[in-house]
Amino acid sequence: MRHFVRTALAVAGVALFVTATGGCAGGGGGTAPATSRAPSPANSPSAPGPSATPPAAGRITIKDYAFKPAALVVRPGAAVTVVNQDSVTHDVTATGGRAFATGSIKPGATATFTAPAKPGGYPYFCSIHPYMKAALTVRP
Ligand SMILES: [Cu+2]
Repeated sequence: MRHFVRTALAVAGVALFVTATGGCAGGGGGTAPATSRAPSPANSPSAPGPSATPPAAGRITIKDYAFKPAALVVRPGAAVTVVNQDSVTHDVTATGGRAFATGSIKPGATATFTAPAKPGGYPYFCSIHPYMKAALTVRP
């Protein structure tokens, strides 16, 4: 168990480092701005500054039968860490395809998957509790 925690912290540290170095313009509380449905996110001339580049690593926390954040934006091929903080097993499974899947993540455990190389929107869910839904957005 301690091993998992240390691994998770190490990965989180990397993610935080990347965020701090790459996208310091916004300075927000880490809320992904992916809820608005831009029809063509690429080459948007109105996109302000360096915060337009998503991080090369992401982190999803599962707690109280919910994925947080509900919308995560990462770069193609980003390493996404999933931490299950619930007392039941969950998983992360891409909806309607095989873009990614973690398999079962036991309570307190951590899993990692690689974000798809192709930019786009990738909704996912927990195959054990299908009402648990969230979305991953891949953007260069
Ligand atoms: Cu679940």
